[in-house]
Amino acid sequence: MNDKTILITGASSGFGAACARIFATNGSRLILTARRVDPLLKLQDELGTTAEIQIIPLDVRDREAVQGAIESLPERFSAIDVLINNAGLALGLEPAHQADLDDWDTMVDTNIKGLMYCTRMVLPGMVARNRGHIVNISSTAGAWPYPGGNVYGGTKAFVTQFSRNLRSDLIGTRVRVSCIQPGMAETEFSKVRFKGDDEQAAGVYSGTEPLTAEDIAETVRWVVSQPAHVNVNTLELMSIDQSWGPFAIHREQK
Ligand code: NDP
Ligand code: 8X3
Repeated sequence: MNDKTILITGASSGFGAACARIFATNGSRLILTARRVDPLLKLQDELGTTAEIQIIPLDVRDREAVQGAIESLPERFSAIDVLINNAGLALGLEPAHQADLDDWDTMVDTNIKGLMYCTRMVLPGMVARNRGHIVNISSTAGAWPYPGGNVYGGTKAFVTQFSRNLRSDLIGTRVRVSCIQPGMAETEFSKVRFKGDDEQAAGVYSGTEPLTAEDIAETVRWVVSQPAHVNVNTLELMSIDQSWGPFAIHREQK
């Protein structure tokens, strides 16, 4: 992956930061984006000796800001080879009839619309150069339902199907699209979902060996390192400690 320009959204923590670390090799140029600047600056300090780093404070929900960020990239960073559409979040775990509508808006605006904006702004350059790879971070929640997964799972189902439809549009080009669907992984994800409640967040992973951010970064690296004629379409992975349950069946008490 030397001599590649890689744009990572949501690089300030979790999967995105781990991807930055794994791709920071000599010759690579990393564009690291997120809303929080301090963690991006720390990553720049940490990785700046092995990679060229451009940090961009960016809220992916802001369509004009996304456009401005892509259009104003310095020339050395402007030919993006790999876009890792990773920025995203879950908010709340309430059933649909009790969920906060603002949370639903935020998840749709970030996980769906933000990913759309980044893709649409980067894609024309990839098609013009006839090379590139978009890696979308979906989730097992986009394939398998669970109580409280309502809109979060819906946004990730969008990511999965959007990825497939992009492949349909891009047939005949050398632009690849891959969709990664991780299960439970320990990052800041649950802390964000439970709005800063560390105890509730820790409970999600308690007694298990969850996936790590590094596991996902290694998967992304494998996907983008395949020969140019190989397109990994969809890749689902889970911790050994996670699996499916039986159908829920409600029975009236007699
Ligand atoms: P983290 O909370 O650790 O990281 C989420 C990243 O997304 C942060 O860098 C955050 O940066 C960024 N982000 C959130 N909102 C925005 C926004 N509006 N604009 C720009 N960046 C934003 O969680 P993970 O690393 O676990 O999550 C990464 C992706 O993986 C998400 O899409 C998540 O849905 C998905 N995923 C997570 C799983 C898990 O179990 N952890 C499993 C499957 C998928 P900042 O706050 O600085 O903006
Ligand atoms: C994150 C995994 O199971 O918490 O996408 O929805 S899960």
